[in-house]
Amino acid sequence: LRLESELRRAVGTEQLFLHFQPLVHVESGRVAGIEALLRWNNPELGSVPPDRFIPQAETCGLIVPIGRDVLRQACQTALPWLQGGHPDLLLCVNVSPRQFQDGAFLDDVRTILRETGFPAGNLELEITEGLLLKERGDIDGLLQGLHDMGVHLAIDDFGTGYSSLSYLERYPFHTLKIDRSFMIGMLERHERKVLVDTIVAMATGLGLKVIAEGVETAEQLARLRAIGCDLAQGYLFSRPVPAEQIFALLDNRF
Ligand code: G
Ligand code: G
Ligand code: MN
Ligand code: NA
Repeated sequence: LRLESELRRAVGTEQLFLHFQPLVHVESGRVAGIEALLRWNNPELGSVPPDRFIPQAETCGLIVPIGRDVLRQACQTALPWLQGGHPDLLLCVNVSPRQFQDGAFLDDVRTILRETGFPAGNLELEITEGLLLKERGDIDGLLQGLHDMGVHLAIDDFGTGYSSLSYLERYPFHTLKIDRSFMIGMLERHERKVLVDTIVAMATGLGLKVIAEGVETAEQLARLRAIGCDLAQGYLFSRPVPAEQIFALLDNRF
């Protein structure tokens, strides 16, 4: 409850801010995208990890205004990166199921894109499969609406929770992000290896771009390259960092 009242007061202040982490094209080593990740620094509670405050924000509904601020802030921050010589850079933003249940979501996205001037085709919204499980309503219409706007849709943390392969057929996803838990033991454990190979092959076969999350070693990267994974993200390249550090990373060849 303390957390919730502190969070309520933090909305719209500089206590909530974004860090950014690069997504690297496995073949070329070039930065292909940047994921925005929310951070909360409270004067009394210190730095509160997102795994603690995001579920809370979802429960009490604060994730709706927070998510709106995240999207606006991310677009504002990333636009100069596109304009500064990286026109194809993808901006990846996490969206909670709770934000989708808010009837204004589609309009919010449209408004933010218009007001910031951020191109829809450079935005990728990451959605966890929990959404597709819980939400009946007009989730099809909502995802189709985003798709029609030109926004990319990614299924995040794929392979955890209640993955249903039928989601991949039913919804207009561009991208599949393999959950970072699959990177652990990926080179040692036969079963894990088979799962990663199979997810990459399946996603590729479906015409989806595949991103491996949580890549920490050069050996994992080499394996991902061998099986044709498109993009990789993880501490091997960079931790999530403040925006000021991103521009210097964009010309890196990892
Ligand atoms: O940022 P990591 O650094 O700790 O993030 C932990 C979890 O919080 C991840 O599941 C991530 O998707 C989620 N997360 C981070 N930023 C955001 C955000 O802006 N919105 C939502 N809904 N989830 C986020
Ligand atoms: O659920 P989502 O994929 O949005 O969350 C991204 C989360 O993964 C963030 O918490 C981010 O800090 C974390 N992360 C990013 N790269 C790595 C990594 O290489 N290893 C680990 N353990 N976590 C990572
Ligand atoms: Mn994510
Ligand atoms: Na996520």
